[in-house]
Amino acid sequence: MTYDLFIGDRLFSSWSLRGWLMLEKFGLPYRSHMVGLYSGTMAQDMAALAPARLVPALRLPDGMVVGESLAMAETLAERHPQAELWPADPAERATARWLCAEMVAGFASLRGECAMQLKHCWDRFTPSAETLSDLQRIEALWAHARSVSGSESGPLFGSYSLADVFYTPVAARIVGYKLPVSNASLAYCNMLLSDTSVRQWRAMGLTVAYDPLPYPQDLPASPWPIGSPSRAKATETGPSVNALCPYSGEPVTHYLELDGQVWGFCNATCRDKTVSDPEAWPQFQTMVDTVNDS
Ligand SMILES: N[C@@H](CCC(=O)N[C@@H](CS)C(=O)NCC(=O)O)C(=O)O
Repeated sequence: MTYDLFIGDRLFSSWSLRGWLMLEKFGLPYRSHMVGLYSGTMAQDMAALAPARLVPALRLPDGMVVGESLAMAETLAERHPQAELWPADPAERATARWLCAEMVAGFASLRGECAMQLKHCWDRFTPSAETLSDLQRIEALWAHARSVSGSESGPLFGSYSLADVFYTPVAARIVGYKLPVSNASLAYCNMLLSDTSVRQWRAMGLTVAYDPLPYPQDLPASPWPIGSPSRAKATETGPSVNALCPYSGEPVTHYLELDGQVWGFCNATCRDKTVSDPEAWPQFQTMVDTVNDS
């Protein structure tokens, strides 16, 4: 039983990120398919999914297609009650649904002014009064969630839930545009973005070269604050310390250099996603630590 998830982009598509997190974070089996959100082939790539026309879209194992993130979330939660996509407590669950629904329907100014981007932080961005008002509303909703759940930090309802999924791209906007929020809200944003899955999503996104970069700003940029800037770089040739790829176990053909050592991978994508953020990949880290600790 495998779901087919259709996404458009990793660095810039906030809705694709939500669709992916609702499968990835709850351990549900899926294959992802990239449609041409920025290359002009989106309508053609999604023709077989009609009338779904936006990303994300989800094809269920029986072939049924679900468009719209909230419908996907409800469908997955109903099909996998043991995965607890929604909080188990009825009051918390109702509140989580409210937060997700308000996210889908609201915050037009924040969404319009601060397009999600995971590449770097824009410095000196000046939010409009409407965006500041959206931020106040978001912080009020987060505070309400915490008053219902009694959870003062970490996921809004104690355990990671769809509410955290739906607000992860909001966290990326807050961090990516250095928007003014309380220390507690900023800590929540950093927690969401430090998640290994989110770091892996971003690392995969960074392997794509954009020309031109979507949603440019005439502002200085500074490094993304989660994790340290990668010290790894792709290199053409081995030999590598390892003979087999840490992800597939296949013989290595592509290489990177990190701290004076060369490591190998079985394809360019796995090499490049590791170059983007070596610390995001436990299999790679385990291999490096095992070799260097022995
Ligand atoms: N309400 C939709 C929004 C999905 C959405 O707007 N996706 C964007 C990408 S982030 C998209 O497909 N844009 C393509 C277009 O508008 O043609 C949902 O909840 O899934």
